Amino acid sequence: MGPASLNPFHLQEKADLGELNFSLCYLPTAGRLTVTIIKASNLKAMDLTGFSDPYVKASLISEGRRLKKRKTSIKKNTLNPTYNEALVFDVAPESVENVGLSIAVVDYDWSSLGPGSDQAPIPSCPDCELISSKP
Ligand SMILES: [Ca+2]
Repeated sequence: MGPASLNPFHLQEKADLGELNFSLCYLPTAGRLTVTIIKASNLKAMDLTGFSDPYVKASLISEGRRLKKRKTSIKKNTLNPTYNEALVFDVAPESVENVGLSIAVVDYDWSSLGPGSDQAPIPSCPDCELISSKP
């Protein structure tokens, strides 16, 4: 078994779906789970401009409940955003085996599709569920 947990994850679903690159690192001594969002590419356009305003949100999940939520900055008018941002969660070593991680790419201000619209998930992007307990 190689050091897979140290390599960037590369998620790609069907051919026409977007991709998301990120890495995971858990430090048991610090009780700190760091999710580094590297970049996304080939996202689906959500705005009439032909682009999206994507940001990435990560949620820590335990027993079906969302415990904590972190998000990156918003990248305006792009389908290939680069983030290189670390999202840090505090996870106690005794509970790390029971938590999962949900990561989704969301379009900020969906407003160009109509007033009052709120943030909307970008459907082309993977909404992945990860188990973070692997060392
Ligand atoms: Ca938008």
